[in-house]
Amino acid sequence: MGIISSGFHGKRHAGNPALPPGQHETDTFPVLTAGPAPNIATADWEFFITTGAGQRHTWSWDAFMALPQVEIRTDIHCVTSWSQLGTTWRGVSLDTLFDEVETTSEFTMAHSYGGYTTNVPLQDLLDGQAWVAWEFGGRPLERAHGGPARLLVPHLYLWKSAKWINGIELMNEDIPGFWESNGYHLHGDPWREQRYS
Ligand SMILES: Nc1nc2c(c(=O)[nH]1)N[C@H]1C(S)=C(S)[C@@H](COP(=O)(O)O)O[C@H]1N2
Ligand SMILES: [Mo]
Repeated sequence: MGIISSGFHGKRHAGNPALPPGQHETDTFPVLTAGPAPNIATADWEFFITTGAGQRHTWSWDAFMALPQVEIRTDIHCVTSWSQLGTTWRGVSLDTLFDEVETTSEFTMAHSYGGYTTNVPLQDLLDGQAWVAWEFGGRPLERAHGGPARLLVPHLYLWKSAKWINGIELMNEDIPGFWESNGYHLHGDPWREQRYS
């Protein structure tokens, strides 16, 4: 074939099919946070889902940990153009958390401890596409990366994966979250390069 010459490591190979357009691979995990990292003890941690009809479902850390835990192996893509391939996580599928929730709402807002928000359509959170993750690379998620737990929505740019997740608010209309109000795309699909609006 002669396309890949010896000595070429392929890391920044634009043709790597795992890399969305405009992305390059990195082995490091940069920390990107707007503002200080909140410090949430698991004893104080709570996860909520609120519905448009005014119902509030909540899980303590112990109740959350008693739910089925799954291993996730996935690529993650940051809008600043780095991607990490084959990262491993452990957490609870949003399908499990939404099992007991009845709703007709199509949109959600993820709320983090510390006030960060990001909007995600409900259909992007279901069907094995999103998790509340508390382990990264076989270790408890570091606080800088969102520990004790963060939302993980790896098929969208990483700003949608809210660190220090507190809960999901169901909404009947799509309302921009923190970065979306500051020019980031409402949806954020890396394969369609939905970076900015
Ligand atoms: N709570 C919270 N979550 C957040 C952010 C933030 O500032 N606060 N930054 C987002 C952005 S812009 C990115 S790129 C990723 C970075 O995740 P990392 O710091 O683990 O690399 O977290 C996202 N989740
Ligand atoms: Mo980001």
